[in-house]
Amino acid sequence: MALAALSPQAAIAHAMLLQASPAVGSTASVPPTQLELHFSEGVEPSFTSVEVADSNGGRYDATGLHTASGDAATLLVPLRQLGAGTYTVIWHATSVDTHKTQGHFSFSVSP
Ligand SMILES: [Cu+2]
Repeated sequence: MALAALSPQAAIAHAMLLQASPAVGSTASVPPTQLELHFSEGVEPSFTSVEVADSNGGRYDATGLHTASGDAATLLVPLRQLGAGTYTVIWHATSVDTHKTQGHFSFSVSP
């Protein structure tokens, strides 16, 4: 994307990942049953995808991705049962202003 062509306001309007649970790079002792992604602005769940994969490429995101009640900037992703290992999260978000952002991070489970 040509950043120079965007006004500062347009840049602010993108949905950037502010915080995640499990946290980026963290190790969870209890396997989480859902992933929480907190964005800088509301996202459209119908046009947002999140993949959670183990090191073999097996998928652990379950269907039912949705935003939190009353908080369109918080995305909740149900997870299948996670075992010990490292998981990669790849997200593609479309914000309420239709701008698209993407990113990835990892977390680990070590019961
Ligand atoms: Cu934007």
